[in-house]
Amino acid sequence: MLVEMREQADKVIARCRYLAQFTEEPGQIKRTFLSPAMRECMQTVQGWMEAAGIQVVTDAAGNLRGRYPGASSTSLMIGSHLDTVPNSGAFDGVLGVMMGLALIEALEGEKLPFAIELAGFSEEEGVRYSLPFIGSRALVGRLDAELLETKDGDGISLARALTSFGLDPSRLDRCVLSDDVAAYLEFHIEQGALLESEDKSLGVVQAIAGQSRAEITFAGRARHAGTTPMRLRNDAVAGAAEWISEVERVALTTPGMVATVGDLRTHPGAGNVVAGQLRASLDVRHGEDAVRHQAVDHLLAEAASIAKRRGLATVSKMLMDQPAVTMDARLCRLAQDAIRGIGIEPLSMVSGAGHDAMILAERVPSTMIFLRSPGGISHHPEESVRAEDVRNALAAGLAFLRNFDSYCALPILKEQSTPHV
Ligand code: HGY
Ligand code: MN
Ligand code: MN
Repeated sequence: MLVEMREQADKVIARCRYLAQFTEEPGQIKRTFLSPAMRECMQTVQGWMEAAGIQVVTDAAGNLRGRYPGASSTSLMIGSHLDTVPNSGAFDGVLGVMMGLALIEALEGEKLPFAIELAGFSEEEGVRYSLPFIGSRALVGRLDAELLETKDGDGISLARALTSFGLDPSRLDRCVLSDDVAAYLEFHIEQGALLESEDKSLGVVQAIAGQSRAEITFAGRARHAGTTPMRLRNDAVAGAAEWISEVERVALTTPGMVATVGDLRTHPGAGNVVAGQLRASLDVRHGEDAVRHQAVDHLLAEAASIAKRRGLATVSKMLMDQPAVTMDARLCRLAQDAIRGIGIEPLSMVSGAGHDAMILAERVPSTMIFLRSPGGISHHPEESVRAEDVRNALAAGLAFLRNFDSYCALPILKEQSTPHV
């Protein structure tokens, strides 16, 4: 069995690295929502899934949805996302899908008392529409008409992007999870250094921090950089720079908070022109929603007040307010017991990164198993995973599957799987 897991683990890693070739930008991994690279990636994953006896469809939100039949209609969903940030590593998201596939392959056709649904989500990172979790939102019925009108950087609405990809937005309601899905399990690299610093292979996520995303536009006057005296400028970049320092100060002085301005776009964007406009992203995260909301309100007010003092205008747009989410305690215990069953003590963790599990948790009991991230590196080409940790995660995953039927036969889990209204 150990040898088998070694082979399976090596295959999981090789597959993640293989999928890295599907990119929109040569020389880096970048795979955004509904891009040609995404289609190629999905076709490859679909081929592997079908070879493992999984029936696969692409749903109306572009998610790859596979079903490995069981003896009953009750199912366990395993999944993660197939899209990436720009200049990504090979494991963020993809690893979770490959783990689910490897677990199904390890069953070698055996029928479990329940089915396994394997999901490769089309969008989690929020790169194309500045709006994360598009794929998993569809499964909880949160991809509504308003979101469908959101435009990408080229002015293409989400609805049009779906149609151009060959999907039918009017069928989005069919993406919603059926009541037969009893639970959701996601494997993911930790993307931080906690497991490594504690010398642990695996962790079980108890909660995921909430996040706010916004876009703030500073508007001034574009002028000649050589002829416009400093005192006569309304420089959008200078105003934004002052505000960004405040973003950093707030996060540094609020325990447990992280805040990031990761994307700046200037207009007209030339070295010899005082910028007339700057669009800035804002990402604020904290375990307590009230603390996060207070910080965001302050930062938006501060942007307006800095702008006013400098003769600029600001427009703020809230893009997302995703509450912090706790994972299902009983399902977390099942994951912990499975890990302990293979002789490893898991770490209990809170995830600072967002994951599809925080969306799925609205509708089904959900849990996550984290694998150690070497050097804590993620959202970077040097992101990696140790084969030993993948082996452990696969062995724990099989133990989880073995215990899941008796677990979900308990009436309380059935109650919890009733959809929220
Ligand atoms: O941004 C995040 O937290 C995640 O990597 N999607
Ligand atoms: Mn990510
Ligand atoms: Mn991810």
